[in-house]
Amino acid sequence: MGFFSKLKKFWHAESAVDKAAEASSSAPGPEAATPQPQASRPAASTEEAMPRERPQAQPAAAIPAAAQAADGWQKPLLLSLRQAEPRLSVWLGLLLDGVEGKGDALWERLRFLFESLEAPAGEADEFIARFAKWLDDMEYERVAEFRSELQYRLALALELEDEEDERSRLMLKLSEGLEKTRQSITRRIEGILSSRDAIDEGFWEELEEILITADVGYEPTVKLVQRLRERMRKAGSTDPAAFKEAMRDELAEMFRTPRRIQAVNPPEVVMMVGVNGVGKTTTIGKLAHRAQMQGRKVLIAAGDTFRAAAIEQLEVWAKRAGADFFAKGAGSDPAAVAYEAIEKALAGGYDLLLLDTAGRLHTKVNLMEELKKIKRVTGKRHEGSPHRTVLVVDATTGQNAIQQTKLFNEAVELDEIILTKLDGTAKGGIVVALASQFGVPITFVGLGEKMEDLRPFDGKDFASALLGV
Ligand SMILES: Nc1nc2c(ncn2[C@@H]2O[C@H](COP(=O)(O)OP(=O)(O)O)[C@@H](O)[C@H]2O)c(=O)[nH]1
Ligand SMILES: [Mg+2]
Repeated sequence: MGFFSKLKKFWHAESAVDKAAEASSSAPGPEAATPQPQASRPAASTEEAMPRERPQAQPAAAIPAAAQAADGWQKPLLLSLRQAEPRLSVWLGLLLDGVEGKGDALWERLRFLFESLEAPAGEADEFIARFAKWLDDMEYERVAEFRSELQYRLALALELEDEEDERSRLMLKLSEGLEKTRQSITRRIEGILSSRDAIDEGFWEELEEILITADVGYEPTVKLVQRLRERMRKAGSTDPAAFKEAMRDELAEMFRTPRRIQAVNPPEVVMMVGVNGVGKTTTIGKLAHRAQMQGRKVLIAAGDTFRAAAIEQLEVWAKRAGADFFAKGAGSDPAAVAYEAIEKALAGGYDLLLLDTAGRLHTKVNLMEELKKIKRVTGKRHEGSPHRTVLVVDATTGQNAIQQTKLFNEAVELDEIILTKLDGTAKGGIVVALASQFGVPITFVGLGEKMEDLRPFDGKDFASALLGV
């Protein structure tokens, strides 16, 4: 939707504006509020209070239209929003105050929010309609059941995902998800740190062993330890207390694989590859959901034609995400599905086409040939496509993930890796191995089975969450 700047303005409105608004509404008290006559709106004082800032500003820009006509809950709500800490979660708390579950009260509040932000009515209606449908599908009734999802959707729609509040929510989720990996890496490192006064030769040997057994892998471990020794030596430090921070910085450094950015002629075609069971279908659903929330028109194509159940499962996810769906019968040629899906995407003005593919590994050679063919055929129908080839790997498989990445990378040249099921595995060390061995960036991580459980991967955040510093 792209009205983030407006949102900021709304949050950080001059305090004079708030005072004016308060003055005009405080007399009768929020409960007994009577309709304010036009003239007593804070409009005039708003303009006076900020003549230098925005002489042209209409009152509507500072006092949203929705509130001007308000004589019920709207004005008090607006005031409390203004005075609140500028965080989406705080804000959502106020918005949902007194709302018990789905229904008209909730839609009204959301509509008020979008109106206050001067979002186009169509976008607001679409957001609400999609959310209402999702609540029906999921059979969620009460705020406690859907609050987190609503916040995620708002963060995407309002382009607030990078804001501090969402970032700290993600950190928390990441920290929780990495708990077992933390046990297998960080706790053990803390153990060997606490048993010595200074970092010595024995420490480095034990560190190597910890990392190798925690699925970081032999080569990445040697590389990481070498760099850590160098970093500590340069800093002239043997202080155990300084070690975790050095390791955090070194890990973040290792994760800095530049993303490949290329100009995309829409529709952007993303081909998802990976062996069965890693979470490909789920991830496609989650990616579609994100893109839809960001205002993109999404088509999902069922290129895993091997089993009818795979097609049906993908269709369920497409529905859940509110994306359109393209499939041919089970057993049809996946390359033909891709080709026709692109035609549909071109004709229908789609922004993004997510293409699922098969992942049966026991016929390895055939699978790789099939994927190569899909790539060739899509490129013929739509210049530059697939624009991204994304491998989905399952973190719980440990070193297997490395083998899979090697295999797929050789066959279809990967642009990105998405690592699923990081939640609840002790094998999170695999992230380090993947990042350091292939030069292919990890772009998202899966932290659970829900829609909101796919998040952009940030190496620095990951390192911080893992090491707790
Ligand atoms: N805990 C967890 N489970 C996941 C994640 N991603 C996918 N799954 C589960 O993994 C299973 C296989 O997923 P699916 O998408 O069907 O895999 P596909 O065969 O690669 O298409 C399903 O039960 C998903 O719910 C994740 O990030 N965390
Ligand atoms: Mg699948």
